Amino acid sequence: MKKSTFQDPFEVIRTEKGHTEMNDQDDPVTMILRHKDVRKTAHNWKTFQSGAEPGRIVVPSEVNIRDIRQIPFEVDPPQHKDYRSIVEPWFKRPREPEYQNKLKSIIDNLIDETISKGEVEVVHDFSLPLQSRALTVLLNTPFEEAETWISWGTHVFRSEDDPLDGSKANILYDYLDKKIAEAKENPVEDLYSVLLNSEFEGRKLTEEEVKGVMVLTFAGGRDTVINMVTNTIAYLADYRESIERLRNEPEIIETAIEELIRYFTPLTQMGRVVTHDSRVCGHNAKKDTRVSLCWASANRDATVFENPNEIILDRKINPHVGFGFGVHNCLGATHARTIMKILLEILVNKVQSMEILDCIENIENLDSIKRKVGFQKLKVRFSKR
Ligand code: EMZ
Repeated sequence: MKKSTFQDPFEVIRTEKGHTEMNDQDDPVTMILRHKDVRKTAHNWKTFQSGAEPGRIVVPSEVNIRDIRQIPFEVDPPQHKDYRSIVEPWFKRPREPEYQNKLKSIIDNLIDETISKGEVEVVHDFSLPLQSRALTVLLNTPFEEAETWISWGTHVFRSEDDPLDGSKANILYDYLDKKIAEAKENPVEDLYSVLLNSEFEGRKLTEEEVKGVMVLTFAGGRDTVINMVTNTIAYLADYRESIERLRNEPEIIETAIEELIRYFTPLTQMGRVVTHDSRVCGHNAKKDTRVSLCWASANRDATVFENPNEIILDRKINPHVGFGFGVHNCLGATHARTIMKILLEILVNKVQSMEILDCIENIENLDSIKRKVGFQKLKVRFSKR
């Protein structure tokens, strides 16, 4: 089997039952597996809330490592909309040519560097620097800050041997406290300053709220972007003809990106807390228990996607939920899509082929189910065009 093959571990249980149980730190989760049910549940934010105890909708639950509410992610309507409208214009900046030019130069330099090295471990020496350097553009902070973030590794809350590392989380919190204090003292044109100056319900955002947005910005788009970039490189290495196809048909690049997001679905699932006794997938859902919207399973649902386990670069109908669904759809999606577009355009123009030399898969443990989400290590040889 090719290294870039990601099997669907939910297929049988999704078809037969539509949901499955997962124990997570003694706070069980009913995972919703079918595309239709996932969308229906995501839509029903009154019954399936995001604004529970901070960290509880994340699987694995982060209640033991943080009490900061991530904003707007862990807030329900109607407040959600007010917070979201504060941050939305900033997170749409990736559409601007100036933003894209900055990203182009970052990605161009990284690809040149990689080609001249010849062989590179993609996760830590390509995708992590790419994600961190691109984040300086999203935040509009100095480029050098990326070096600090690179030193934190691929996840801000997880380390190699600990899936929930509280001391690691503190490094991020201390860093943000410092940056927020600096912006307060000396406002500049960055996200910290913009947030400190924003109004919510007729008052300024508090420092706690600013920190809530910043934690989400750092945590939410980190391993997801890193996995997306790494998995795409593995795919292009395995299917050399796809490099040539994207080079010859640049008009399909955007469609291809959506398909890669569907297939790899870098965020497996997101939880919700049940606000009153109800039913989900024909199953009782008790008040104050958790359900999860399993994006990874929904994106392989054969009742929606023809040949769901194949990457079809020009797939026509693709209502994937790789960026979530409903009011909480991914705030960073424009940034992520822009990174992917620029990456693919430059890569297919500069690289002739890539070869996977060695790899260690990153397997997520979902209790009874194991899912490959990416790689811990991926050693690749890049050949110049
Ligand atoms: C949370 C989450 C957001 C969580 C869209 O996903 O991403 C996870 O990686 C973080 O650990 O805290 O930000």
